Amino acid sequence: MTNDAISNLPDYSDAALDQAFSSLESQVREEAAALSSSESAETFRLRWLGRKQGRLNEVSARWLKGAPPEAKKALGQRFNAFKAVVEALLDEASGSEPSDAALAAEAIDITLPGTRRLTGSEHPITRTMNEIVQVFTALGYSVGVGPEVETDYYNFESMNFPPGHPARDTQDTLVIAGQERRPLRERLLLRTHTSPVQMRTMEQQPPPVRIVIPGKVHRNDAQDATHSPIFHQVEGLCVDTNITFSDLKGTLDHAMKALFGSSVKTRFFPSFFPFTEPSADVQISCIFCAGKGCRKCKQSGWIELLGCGMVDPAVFAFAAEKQPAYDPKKISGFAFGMGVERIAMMKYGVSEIGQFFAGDMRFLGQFV
Ligand code: 2NL
Repeated sequence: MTNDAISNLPDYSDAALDQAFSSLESQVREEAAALSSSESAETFRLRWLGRKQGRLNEVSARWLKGAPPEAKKALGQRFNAFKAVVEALLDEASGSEPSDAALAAEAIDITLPGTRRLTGSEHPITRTMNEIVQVFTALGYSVGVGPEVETDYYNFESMNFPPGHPARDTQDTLVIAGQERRPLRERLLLRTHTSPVQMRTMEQQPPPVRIVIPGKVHRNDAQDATHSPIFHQVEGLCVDTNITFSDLKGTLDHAMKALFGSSVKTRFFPSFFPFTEPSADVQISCIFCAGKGCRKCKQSGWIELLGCGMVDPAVFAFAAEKQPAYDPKKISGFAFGMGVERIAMMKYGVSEIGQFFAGDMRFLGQFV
């Protein structure tokens, strides 16, 4: 056994500490491996753990005492870990039973109650969105996804909102900063609806198309009980030869019955969207009073739930730039869009949209 002294640390960097302690550790392990008798184990103990001349004592005096305050924590942790290694090696060498104190530190109190793991469950918005999507996949629709950061072209221009069109103002768009030098159509924004994914789908594949797009959308709306700057939509698109408004009515009537129960009725009101012509708002008979009239439906017996229409030929013309088969003279289609939060609020009787995003377990725990 050599009587080599502990040398000073070059500095207190992590690298220097790693190097110093790993060198000590290989030294102590080597010495422990060479021990043969309980007598030599005692010599080992005195050399490393001895109160006066032990090497650990020397490490403490040389490295810890003069260390700058900010280095003390890291040094102390490494010192304690190293000391535990030395003690374990000594225990092994002397073949001794672990001390009572060591045993007590490891013991577990089996009379304590267990730690309960919370079971996760689907968020009510995810669940509602999946339910809506499933109604349409059962009809043979496929599901599409796309980027939340979109270009002006896909979010607006190709959806028949020309530059400067007043309908753009109704979308309260959140735009990505610093894009002023790009051409308008390439400027990035947070999508205000999931329609861009449908346009991208049409560019990728010729008709027939039957697709639903669930996803997050963004609008610079002031938050109130029913508005949130982030919300979710499910949009749908069906394109084929001879698709008519009757197909639209039949599909959405079926979807509303599947979502809210077979006794629900639907009715269609003329409306306007830049991307559909004609357009309609869909109302369902009030699910709270079965159409008799109550506070929820403002005594009308009907609740407005979604928007829809026949795809505007101008929208098909944009798709036809990449896929000539979207020739509005040869094909037709319908599209629709609904807000997921609005439907979830109705289904679960939630009166504030903010509840879905607050992350309050007292709220979310009710949907397990
Ligand atoms: C609403 C209304 C709607 C569409 C979305 C659409 C998509 C394409 C072409 C034409 Cl690619 N239209 N989507 C159509 C009508 C209504 O959403 O109130 N959403 C919450």
